[in-house]
Amino acid sequence: MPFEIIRGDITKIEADAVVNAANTALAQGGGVCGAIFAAACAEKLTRACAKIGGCATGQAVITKGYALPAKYIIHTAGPVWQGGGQNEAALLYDCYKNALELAKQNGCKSVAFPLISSGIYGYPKDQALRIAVTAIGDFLLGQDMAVTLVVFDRAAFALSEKLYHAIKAYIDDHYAGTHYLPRLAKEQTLRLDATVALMREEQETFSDTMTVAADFEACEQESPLIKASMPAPQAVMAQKRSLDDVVARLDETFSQQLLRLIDESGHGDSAIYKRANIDRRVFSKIRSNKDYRPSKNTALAFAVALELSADGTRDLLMKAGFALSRSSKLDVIVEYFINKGNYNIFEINEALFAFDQSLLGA
Ligand code: AR6
Repeated sequence: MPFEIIRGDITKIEADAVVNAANTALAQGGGVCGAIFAAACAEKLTRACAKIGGCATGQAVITKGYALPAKYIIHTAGPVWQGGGQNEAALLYDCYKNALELAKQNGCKSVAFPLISSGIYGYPKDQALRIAVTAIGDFLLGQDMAVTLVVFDRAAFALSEKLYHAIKAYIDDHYAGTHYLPRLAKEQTLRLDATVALMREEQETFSDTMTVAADFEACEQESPLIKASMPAPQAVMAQKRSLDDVVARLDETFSQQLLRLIDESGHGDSAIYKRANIDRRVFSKIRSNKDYRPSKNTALAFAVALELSADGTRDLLMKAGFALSRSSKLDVIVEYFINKGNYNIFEINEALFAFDQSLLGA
């Protein structure tokens, strides 16, 4: 996965480079900096840093990783939080950008970051996180690299209150709960199959939209569970084209549908797999194997990258054998972003991480 957020201790991460939340003097400090110096060999690292001499706020320098599992340590000095009026946001963005550029210049394929400035330097954690995700996301849209944001403790990770509460409210309104998940999921899958079969039959017999709508209505009355995953009857007419598409393309595999949608989007392959947080090699496999079976998170990631509607997302998921379900918290959160028209996969992953869900991409 090109961009991942994980919990852990950065000194234990095996990456080509780990990033140190340094000070401008490059002296051993507390927090993650103290831990990195101690684990790498404080004496050798202090000598290497003294040789470099210092690092301006927002800039980055590189040393060996010494005893760390990482080959290199990239030191970047974050801004001290002073209320937000001292150019802190731009400087913090520069920390990530310059550290990533330096990693690239040194041939690094994988880099791990702590949440810079969010400890001793006092940057509000939600804002520090937003900047980290934006800066890393911006960089990855133009580069192939595996970047990990390593969050040390639970408290160190916070969505903005407003976003957290908006998503929480959406989950409360739409989430069907987990206590009957297995039964519901199974029934939904069976009913989805039945519904698709019904749609196919309808398509063969009638081209009249009203007939399709009427049958959906009948089908829903008979089986209210379908409501959770299929459009309401009054919405059927408006979605006629989408239903036609589903039926007309029943024989398309996931891979074929994906490649067609990418062509139709007018964006190149690489723009789409990068926006989907999908590794280039995984995409190559999907491209070369028409029967590729993606995980649900991979399929959802492509739906986001292609900016599909909720219905379009359902269609693509169905090709991979999945449904967009109200009984999955992950699905409800993704649906929240789709309904908001926010297709930034990195922001979606930030929210998924905050709600303890697995991330989109591969
Ligand atoms: N792994 C990952 N993250 C960690 C670890 C760890 N082992 N330890 C702490 N964190 P801070 P700053 C998190 O204070 O705010 C030093 O003295 C921590 O929870 O390390 O940029 C330097 O020398 C927090 O979210 O860095 C500077 O003088 C994040 O890392 C100054 O502190 C950053 O916290 C830099 O302050």
